[in-house]
Amino acid sequence: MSLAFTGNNEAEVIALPHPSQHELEIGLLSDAAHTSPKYLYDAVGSVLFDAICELPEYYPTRTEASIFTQYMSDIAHAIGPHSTLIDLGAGNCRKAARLFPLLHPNQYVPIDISIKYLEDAVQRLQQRFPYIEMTALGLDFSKPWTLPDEIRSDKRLFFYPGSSIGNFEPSHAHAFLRHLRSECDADGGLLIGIDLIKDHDTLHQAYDDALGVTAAFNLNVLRHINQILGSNFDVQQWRHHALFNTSHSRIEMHLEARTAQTVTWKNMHRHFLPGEKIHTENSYKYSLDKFLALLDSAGFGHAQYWTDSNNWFAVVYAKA
Ligand code: AVI
Repeated sequence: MSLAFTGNNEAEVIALPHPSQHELEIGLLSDAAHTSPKYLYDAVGSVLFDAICELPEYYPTRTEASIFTQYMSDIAHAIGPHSTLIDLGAGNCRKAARLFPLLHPNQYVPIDISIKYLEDAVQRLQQRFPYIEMTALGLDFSKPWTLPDEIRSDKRLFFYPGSSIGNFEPSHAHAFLRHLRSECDADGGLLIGIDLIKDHDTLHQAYDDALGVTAAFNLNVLRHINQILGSNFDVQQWRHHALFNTSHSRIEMHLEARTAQTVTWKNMHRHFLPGEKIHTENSYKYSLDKFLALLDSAGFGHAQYWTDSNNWFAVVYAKA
């Protein structure tokens, strides 16, 4: 980890180590080729994800925002005073910034794998809120992680909006929540957004929008991989494919080869047949009961939740 202190009225930025080429190679060379969803988020992918959040088909962002608008004072009351707000997968930091006037944190710690994108966002935010100490961290949640010592240990509130927990396999989600619990002190807690199970058409359209923004977001993985590995994926030879897998209660995103092709990098190569897929993301959808049970088994105590009128999305506050 390298550390850069950027001076007066600027946020501190602690950057991420370089991505592991080996992990990518193992996934690409597997019989059922796959990549971790973290490769969706380079600078271009982060911008495309922001565009997805504005799409009419992508209901999670606006539904979660509507819950916060309707219940903000109840949520703030349930949470009580917290001094450190730790924003997991912060992206453009907009969701957390909306909480500042109600939660009054002394310290804000946005964390994201896309550190360059985060750095620009947090520097702008620091100008708007000069009285909040800000430290941006580049972290990869798929690897073991812990917060640096300088992040105050009292009254930590972890904020994990947008149902990003759905991008973990359930066993990893459990381990991740357990880890968050262990990073909380007795007064700590977790405020988290959960995408709930709903009709399959709504789910499918949210991940295969008419404008093709989600398709571009998914295909951008190939550009990102080319940058990391020096490989020669030709983006035009691939198409986006999204489906709801009922037995696993998850949306799956894949990239499907349009033609037979051999992709090469360093001294390696991978041949793909027409129609062969690379599995790029899972997005698990939970029932509220199942998610509350997961929180409980991860060691969180009392949980309170708020939902929208369709029961499409839930915001949950779980005390440590
Ligand atoms: C970040 N994450 C919660 C999004 C999701 O809905 O799983 C990522 C995404 N993938 C396609 N569209 C949005």
